[in-house]
Amino acid sequence: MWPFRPTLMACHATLARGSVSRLDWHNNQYHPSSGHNEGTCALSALLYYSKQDPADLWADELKKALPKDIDVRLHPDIGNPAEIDFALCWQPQTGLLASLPNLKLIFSMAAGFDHVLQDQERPQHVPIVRIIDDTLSTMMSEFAVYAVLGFHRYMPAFHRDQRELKWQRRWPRFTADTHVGVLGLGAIGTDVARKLAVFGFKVHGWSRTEKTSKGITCHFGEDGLFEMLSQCQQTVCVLPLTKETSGILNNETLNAMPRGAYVTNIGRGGHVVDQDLLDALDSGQIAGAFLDVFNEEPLPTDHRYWSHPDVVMTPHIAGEIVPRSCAKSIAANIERFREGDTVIGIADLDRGY
Ligand code: NDP
Ligand code: OXD
Repeated sequence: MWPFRPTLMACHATLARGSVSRLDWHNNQYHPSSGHNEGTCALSALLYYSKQDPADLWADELKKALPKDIDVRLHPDIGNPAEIDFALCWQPQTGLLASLPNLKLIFSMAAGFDHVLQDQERPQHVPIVRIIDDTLSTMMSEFAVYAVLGFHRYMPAFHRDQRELKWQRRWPRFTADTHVGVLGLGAIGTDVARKLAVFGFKVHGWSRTEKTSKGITCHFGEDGLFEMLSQCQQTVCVLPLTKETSGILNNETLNAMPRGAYVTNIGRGGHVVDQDLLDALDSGQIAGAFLDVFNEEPLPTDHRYWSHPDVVMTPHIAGEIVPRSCAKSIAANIERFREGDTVIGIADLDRGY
């Protein structure tokens, strides 16, 4: 059984720290009691660190969006580490964030922040801010709709037939009879669910806390999960990776779905127990899987997913953090922080997302 431990944890935590004296967590928002830190330097800078994103593009957009007194530094050209107030990073190298004595906010270059937590030396007192961005939600929804419609209309099977020179018709399914479940009804999952509903699917959504959403059948908690999965011919995972959601797509949940169901995972690779999914695909319990994220990325070339006839794969591109759009929301958050206003998208470390 996947370790389901729903915690209706209040989103409040108080952390004692040097540079920011009070943290008030609520709805992913952070209200600084003071935007100033001790030992403020004359210069303020934002450090950019990512091994996989277009640094030059980010530098251009950040320079346009940020207040003019903030210098943009591209790793490894850090300059004076004491001048770095803000870090924007994807998979920061261990120890980098700890080497910045005046760091005030860590911006995750992602909707998730699991990649920042992997740095065991990360300064624990510095809040992490995740990306909440309409462009990102739109891209994720486009991807989910493409995957669901593709399976619904047998597209992966038709593509295979074409390669094998097979002229083979398949009997259509009725959209209005097709139930699609969305795991995660947050900033992205809600958009995914609403856009799927536009096509006429019977859309369900699952969250940790109870919700209502027009046109979506909402479920929550462990009972809600199995209640939803058992009805859905397709399931899309858009969850954050937490202790509770790790391995959620496993033998038990996959077997709770109707035989011949389809699964799309655009959350994190850690949501899937790979061997359980492969077994379910081999047995026909699951008819197809569309996977954008993997337990190991890049996926090793000897992994069975690469050659499995019922797996469609993409290299973690369902949603991109587009500099043109996201630089503006990062700049707006920095302005809020400096004004002592609410920072949007603060990671709740107790809750795990
Ligand atoms: P949010 O934090 O806005 O939403 C998370 C949702 O998951 C909420 O509805 C929350 O429930 C639900 N949830 C969390 N834990 C549980 C649990 N134990 N049981 C049931 N439901 C749970 O996140 P976003 O929508 O912004 O992003 C979701 C994830 O999508 C990211 O964390 C990331 O992993 C992934 N992602 C992947 C990308 C890609 O390219 N493949 C790109 C962008 C994001 P509740 O509403 O009750 O709090
Ligand atoms: C994200 C991602 O979480 O890109 O934003 O995966």
